[in-house]
Amino acid sequence: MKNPPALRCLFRPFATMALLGLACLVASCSRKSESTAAGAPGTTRPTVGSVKIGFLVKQPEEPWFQLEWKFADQAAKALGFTLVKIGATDGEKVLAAIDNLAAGGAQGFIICTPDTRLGPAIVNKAKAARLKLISVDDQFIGADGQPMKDVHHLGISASKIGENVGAILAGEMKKRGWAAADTAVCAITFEELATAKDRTDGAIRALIAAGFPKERIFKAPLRTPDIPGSFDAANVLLTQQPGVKHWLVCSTNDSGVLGAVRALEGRGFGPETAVGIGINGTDCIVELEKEKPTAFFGSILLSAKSHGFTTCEMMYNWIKDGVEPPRDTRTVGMLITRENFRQVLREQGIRD
Ligand code: FCA
Repeated sequence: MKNPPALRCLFRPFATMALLGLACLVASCSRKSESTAAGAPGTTRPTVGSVKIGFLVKQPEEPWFQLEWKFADQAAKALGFTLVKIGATDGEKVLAAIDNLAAGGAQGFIICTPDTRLGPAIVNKAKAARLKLISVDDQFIGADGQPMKDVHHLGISASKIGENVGAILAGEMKKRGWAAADTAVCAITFEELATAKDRTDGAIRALIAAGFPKERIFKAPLRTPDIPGSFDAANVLLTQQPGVKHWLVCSTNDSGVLGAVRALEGRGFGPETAVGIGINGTDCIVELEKEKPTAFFGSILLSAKSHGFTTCEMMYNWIKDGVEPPRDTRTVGMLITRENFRQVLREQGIRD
């Protein structure tokens, strides 16, 4: 039986609302499952209809990046957005991840790229997919070989932090009364990455400024930026320089110094004859916890919270309220050693 016209008018809004309600329910259900699938290997539970942000890192096995993700997770929880964490270890994975994020309804992503020269390709892909983009840690390099300053970036003050490492090494050498004539610097370098080069350049600059002889500073280039890579690089140098009695070690990060410390141990060097200072402060915790001190003296602890939480907060505010983040944000670090690392890590929310 047909409804009279007057009733039909009355029914129509209800029917429309019911239909709309049903549509919303279906949409929200599909969105939930979709974000879970896209979220593998790890997502923070979505609020329906909420903001979705990707966080791509180049070396997911490195404690530094795990900590960035931990703080990103905290931001997702505090602000109520969906976080999609993706380990993107090569260019192909990065480009596929951006496609997946776009298909999954994300509005933006934060990335530490496996290769800074992918910058232009990442920017193009993000633009085409209308995704907002912030680079973290490693700044994109454009086709002209220069940093892509128009891409929003949060990274460390690499030169300053490197100089800090160099000054501390010079101070430790002085404290130990080592003569420059039988001391040498082992700088484990990764010069194809600007932030890595700035760090070791800074350390070398500060050592020279402190009076260390330039000709006793040796660079050992990394083939792969990890502990085995640094172990190999240091071994090559140690074979070439058998007469050195004391070694000062710097690198781009903790892994770079840890590999060198292991290589030094293989040749009988320990905390009495070698001093290494890392950068990150997150990948050396086990080393500092060892009962017996090693030549790994300390590290410049970076602010994983700024790199993980703040980048997410910036992205969230940009997506949600149109608040554009600053183009370039630089963070600082502080020295941790066996003396203070437990307390500092607790204060920074890294360890309980
Ligand atoms: C680079 C390094 C990481 C970390 C980060 C801040 O990406 O590879 O280990 O130091 O900068």
